[in-house]
Amino acid sequence: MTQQTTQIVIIGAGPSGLALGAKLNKLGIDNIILEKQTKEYVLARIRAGILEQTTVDFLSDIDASDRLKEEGIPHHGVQLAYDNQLMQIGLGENTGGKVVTAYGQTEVTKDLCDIREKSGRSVIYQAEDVSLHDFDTDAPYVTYRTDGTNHQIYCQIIAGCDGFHGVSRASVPKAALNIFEKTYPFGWLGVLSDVPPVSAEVVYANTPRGFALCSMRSWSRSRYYIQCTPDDHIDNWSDDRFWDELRRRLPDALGEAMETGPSIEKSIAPIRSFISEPMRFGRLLLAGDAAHIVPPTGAKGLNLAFSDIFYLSEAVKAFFDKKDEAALDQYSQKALKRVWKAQRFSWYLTNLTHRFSDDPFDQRVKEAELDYIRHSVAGRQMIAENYVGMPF
Ligand code: FAS
Ligand code: PHB
Repeated sequence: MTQQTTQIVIIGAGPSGLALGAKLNKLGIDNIILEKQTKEYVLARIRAGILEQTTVDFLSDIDASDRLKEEGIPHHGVQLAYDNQLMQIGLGENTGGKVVTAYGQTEVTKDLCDIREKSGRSVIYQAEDVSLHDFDTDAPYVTYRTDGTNHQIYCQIIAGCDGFHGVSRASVPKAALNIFEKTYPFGWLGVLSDVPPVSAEVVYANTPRGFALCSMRSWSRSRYYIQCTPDDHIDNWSDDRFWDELRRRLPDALGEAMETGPSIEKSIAPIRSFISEPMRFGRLLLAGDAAHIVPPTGAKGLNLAFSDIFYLSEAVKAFFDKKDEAALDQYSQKALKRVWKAQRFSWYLTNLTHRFSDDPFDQRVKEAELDYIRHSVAGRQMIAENYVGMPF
């Protein structure tokens, strides 16, 4: 058994863990990142694609935004499609100039990996059986195994950045967790394809056949989603069937202009709202998907990981500078306030744009809401303000 000591052990090398490691390096707080997968596996994940301004600013703060500034595509509006028509909601005009940026999570993770390696502090990949110990005391430690050798790391804080299925939240006694959860009766079938995007802005479509979303990764790579049944399988969806269904769910103007091509990634994601409160248990702090999941409709999941890390790094700086234990509790309170606002908006936009009720009343209310938004500055400001992201 090898033994090491550090200030913070970070569990997980996704966006949360890598961003936290980068921020702690800037603060001069010693940290070790443990990741159960290989670097190649982590970098192969295709997930989010829209960054809030606050996320872009945070990436700049940790010197991880050079490529983002070069390749990211600013979006000055977002489109709602219904009844064969498009409604643009201006972002800058409704938020005093804020925009969102199209830049894939895969690229964000690559950039974060690069600055981690440049820092000289590596990530320990393929860490097996990561286990958390004594985080209810002031001397927590973490054990893990690599290549058959057992290791132990003594620390003062454990940051659980290991996602929804990670070990961190699972290590907390169930009685200490307050879980809030909503599972939606549908999934999202996502396709990535090297074809030009059909729209320069993200399109959310509410149609009689179900929801569809049009997004991008670049001007030559598109990301599309359609609502499917929660038990659907990608084997049921040939590329041709996907493109045909997507075209049926878009206004004619977009459907006719849409270019199709071979899928380079195809997957189905379950859609859920999930929050585990609080986000602090003694010296264990949870961040990102380890603590919450939002329906991707609001493009919030990845962005919430960054606001958590912003608050978490503030709290641990106060803890190490002033031995301020109260700062750790404030982390959970501050992070959850913003998480719940994003959860509300994601729930709202999911309900507005998806069809999953047989009650005709529900669809009529959605149509009335969409018509209200079309004719209301206040309605469009609410959507724009939430879409660009509430301030940290
Ligand atoms: P992550 O899950 O990204 O990273 C956690 C890391 O911890 C992983 O690398 C994992 O291997 C590691 N880990 C897990 N258990 C471990 C253990 N025991 N020991 C060590 N390491 C461990 N968000 C959007 O905004 N828009 C989207 O369109 C969108 N689409 C998504 C599609 C899918 C299929 C999924 C699953 C999520 C999607 N999300 C989307 C949300 C997603 O982007 C997350 O919010 C984001 O990855 C959160 O980052 P992390 O908190 O770092 O968690
Ligand atoms: C994406 O580009 O993957 C994307 C964009 C907007 C969303 C969800 C996903 O709401």
